[in-house]
Amino acid sequence: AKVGRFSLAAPRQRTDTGIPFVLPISPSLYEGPFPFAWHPVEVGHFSLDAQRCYCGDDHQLCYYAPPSSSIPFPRFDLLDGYHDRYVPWNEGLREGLGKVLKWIAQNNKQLQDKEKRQPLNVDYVTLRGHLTKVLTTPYETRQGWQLAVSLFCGTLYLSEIVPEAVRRQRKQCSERAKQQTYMGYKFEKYMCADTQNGTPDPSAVVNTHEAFCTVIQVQMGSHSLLFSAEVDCTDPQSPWPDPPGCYMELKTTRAMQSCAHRRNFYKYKMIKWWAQSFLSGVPRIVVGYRDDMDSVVELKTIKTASIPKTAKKLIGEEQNCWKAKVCMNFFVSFLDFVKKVVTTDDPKLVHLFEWEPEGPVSYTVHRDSEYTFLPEWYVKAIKR
Ligand code: 0WD
Ligand code: CA
Repeated sequence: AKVGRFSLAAPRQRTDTGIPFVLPISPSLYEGPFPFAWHPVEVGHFSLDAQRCYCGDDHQLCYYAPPSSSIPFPRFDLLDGYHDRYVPWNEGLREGLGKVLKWIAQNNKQLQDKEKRQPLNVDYVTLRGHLTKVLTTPYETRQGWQLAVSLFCGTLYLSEIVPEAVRRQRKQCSERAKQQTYMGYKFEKYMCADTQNGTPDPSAVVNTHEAFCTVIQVQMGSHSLLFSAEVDCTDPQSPWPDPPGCYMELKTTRAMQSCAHRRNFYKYKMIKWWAQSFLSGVPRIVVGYRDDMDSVVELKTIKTASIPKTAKKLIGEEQNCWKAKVCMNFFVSFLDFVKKVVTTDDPKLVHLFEWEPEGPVSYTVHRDSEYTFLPEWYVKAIKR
């Protein structure tokens, strides 16, 4: 049952105990200097096989193997195999934090906090994809989000709730949107090999359930975070041989002909690419530009760290260019907000943080409801 609602309608900004009701998102409130250094450290990894089953190894890790630059660029047909060699995502899967919790349960010893006698020495556990949404919120104009939060044994768990309406939308998305999803995965098949010295095999089946995930830990001021992130590939020749520095993100996008196209791309799409790779410490993004025939015709490697500067140059500050420091200041404020609001340690109690474009972040409280997300097997494993 819902035990309370605190939202925009509330006449005051704080309760009598000083706990805030809402968190505003306006970029102008978050203009201060970059708050903390962000040094993501890999503390582990796991693989998900063709059936999406968890394996505590790196057998799904792919190796970056681009075409030789000395021969003319081969056209990569991104729709090849769409009808006959594609296992699309099973929309019925409600995985939530399941896989990262499994990793935690299996690597519990390395994470214990002996001083605080806590089973887990981190403040927040979540998925990278959820954090990407929080980080870009000050500039998002289209899609809101809902994050369920539970405090359990001193750690806050953040898990996205995808509303039924959004799920329906995803299922009914256009044939073109489905093709675009496929093309992203297919690009990986052209650019990566299964083994360190292997060559790519574009005849292989594209199975969206297969993944290699890194487990990242970050200390930022008084906050420590642990999250998993799906990694496209590692570059055996990387100037930064240790993970996550050796990892690469692969993306495809339409080749750009005009300045306006490029500007829009940096304004709306690049902010998401930047946020995703920045959070997990992936230093380079390889972009495959596709033509009208859905073939990749050009490759470019972009340094994640250079994206905010390029955005500023292309978009211009007067044109409301997004800023990394605003994203980061908001991100820290959100973490502060969650820590202040969620103080009752109970895996069945959920604070649902909700945000819709234009409004502030608000929350509702739910006990023993459909929002409860920490699985019983996990609660048992950690309490032991
Ligand atoms: O349709 C799928 N393949 C979905 C996959 C739907 C929903 C979830 N997932 C899985 C992902 O495979 C991933 O293991 O959830 C996990 C989330 O991991 P993450 O690292 O936190 O996710 P994020 O950073 O948001 O995305 C990583 C990749 C995406 O790469 P691109 O280059 O597109 O950003 O996970 C995939 C995708 O390959 N992915 C999705 N693909 C399609 N629809 C989606 C989605 N809704 N979410 C993640
Ligand atoms: Ca990708």
